[in-house]
Parts: sequence; C-alpha cells; structure tokens
Amino acid sequence: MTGGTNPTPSDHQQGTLLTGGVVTLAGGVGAAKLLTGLVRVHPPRDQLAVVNTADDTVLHGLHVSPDLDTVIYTLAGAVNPETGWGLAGETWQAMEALDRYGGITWFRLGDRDLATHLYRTHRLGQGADLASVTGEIATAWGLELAVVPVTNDTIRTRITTVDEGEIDFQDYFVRRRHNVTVTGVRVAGLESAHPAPGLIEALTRATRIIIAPSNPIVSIAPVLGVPGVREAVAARREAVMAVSPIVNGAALKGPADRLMLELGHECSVVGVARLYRDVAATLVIDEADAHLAPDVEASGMNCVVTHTVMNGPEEATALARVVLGQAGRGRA
Ligand code: FO1
Repeated sequence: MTGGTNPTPSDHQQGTLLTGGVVTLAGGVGAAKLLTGLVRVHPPRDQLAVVNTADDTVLHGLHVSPDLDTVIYTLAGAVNPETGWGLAGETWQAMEALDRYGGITWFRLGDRDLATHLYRTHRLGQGADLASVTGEIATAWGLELAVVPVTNDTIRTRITTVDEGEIDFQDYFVRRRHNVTVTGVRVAGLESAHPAPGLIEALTRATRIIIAPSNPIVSIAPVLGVPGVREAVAARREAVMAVSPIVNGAALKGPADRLMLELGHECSVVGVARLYRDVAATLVIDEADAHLAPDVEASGMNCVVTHTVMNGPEEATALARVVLGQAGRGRA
C-alpha cells in the first residue's frame, strides 16, 4: 500500500549529479544556519549537504533523524526559531495524548513533525533506503540543495557516562540534557557502514568542502568516521575549510565545549584545529579569538578571522561569503 504519490527527487537530490560544487559536512542547528547563508550566495543545485545520522533514534517504532530534519526544516524556512529543531507553530496534542499512557514524552515530537517520522518509517519499511527517503522529504519541502545522510547504514553514537555506563545519544542529549560526566564516545556500526551512494565521487569532484560549525565529536566525527569519507576529505585537504563551533572557549549551542574538555581536548579554536588539521587546510575562527590565530597557524592550519556567530540570515550570508570566497590566509 502506498497511499499517495511519493515525491520524486531529482538526480541531484539523490546526490548523484554533482559535477563539482560545494559539499558541506553537517550536524544539526549550526550547520543548518550556515547552509541558509550558503544557498543565498551559491546556487543550491550546485550544493550537497552530507548530514550526520549517528543521532538518529527509534521512538514509538518511528525512525527519527534529528540532524537531517533540522537541516531540511531550516532550509525550507519552517524550523522552530526558538529551539532550532522541530517545526515553527507546532502543536503537541499527540504528546499530550501519549502522556495519558505514560508513554515516552521526554523526546518531544510535534504533531506535524510526527508526519515526517511516520513517512520516513513507512518508506524504510517498504525497502527504500534512507538517502532516497531523505531526497523525497527534501523535495517535498521544496529544497534544491541536495541533502544526503552520510550513510544508508545504521550508525549510532553511544555515550559512556560515569554514573550510568553507556547510554544512547538522545538519552544523553535530551533526556539528561547533556548534564552528565562523559568518559567516552563511540559510534556503533561505523566499521561496517558504507558512504551514501555518490558521496565519495562528490567529495572527489567538489570545488570546496566545508566542515560546518557543528560539534566536532558527536556530529562531524561520525561523518568523517564512515569508512572512506575521512580519506576522501583528506585527499582534498587544500579545498577544505572548517568553521570553528567554539567561540571564546565555549560552544554556542550544545555540549561541544564540555565534551572536548572531558575527552582531553583543549576547548579552544586551537583544540578544534588539532582535531581538523589532517583533513582541512583552513580554519575559520571568530573575531573574539583573533589573538589565537597565530596558534591555529602554528598547529598546521591556515586561519581566517571573521564574524562567525549567526543570529540571522544576514550574518549567515556574510559567513557563507567568507567560507566560499576566501581560501587563503589572513583576515576576512
Ligand atoms: N531536542 C531537545 O532538546 N528536546 C526534544 O524534545 C527534542 C525533540 C526533537 C524532535 C525531533 C527532532 O528532529 C529533534 C529533536 N530535538 C530535541 C533535537 C535533537 O535531538 C538534538 O538537537 C540533536 O540530536 C543534536 O544535534
């Protein structure tokens, strides 16, 4: 049973037609913001967002892909501006009804957002792969930029905590509000995962590869960790520009700062440079960290200093121009 007619993604939306162009490695909210700028300054049909799926989870039997949905909803102009995830103007009647049964309500799925998870789960159950279903969802939201999961295979971030041992990522991130001490992070399923179809070719041909200002440990590391992806990105190192998610020693959103410290990394743009220097030639840092530019360069990366905090589309667009227009050294 199919119901209606499923959206037909273009070949580009399937990630197969990219003949150059811009590839962005993406987590959720920070990446989505930068992408809103990138589509304003470079043709979206010449761009591919490669999105982390290690945050994905199954709740109520439904496959939820938070980072994919955050990127799609944001680019469609439909995201909840207060949270950065979920849909604007959402209602919560299903969660209220679920509460009656004592069902899982700590991970809040809005009424309209639920339709995305119902559709995705149904299509996966029909045998479609995640990249195809993502292409259908992105097409239905009117996106021209291609959005692909890094892999069609199941990868899941597992967090080792001091008090409770290993727990699921969303258990850590949402249920415990990442307010626990972490001693380790691993991504289950990585070793046997395959890059999404067309991804390695896209990385090989890209004119520019951008590492979005996403969490380097739980968003970008799973993307780079899919076998073949890190090697393909490193082979294009000179074309790779990373944007630091750490500004003035702190993460703008989420637990990247705390995680970096707990896992033994310096929580600064220099710590970020040490994580990315093997795969990226250039690190874009915020003006607040301008004094650390020499240390970033000493660690082996070119450094571009500019305004990186994106509070709206204008700032995202300005950052996108820097990321696309300046590959060399010095200040923007
Ligand atoms: N984040 C929360 O902090 N609380 C939630 O209840 C929540 C629900 C949710 C539903 C759908 C979705 O796509 C994302 C959702 N997120 C929620 C965000 C999310 O899980 C995290 O921000 C990411 O996984 C980290 O990138």
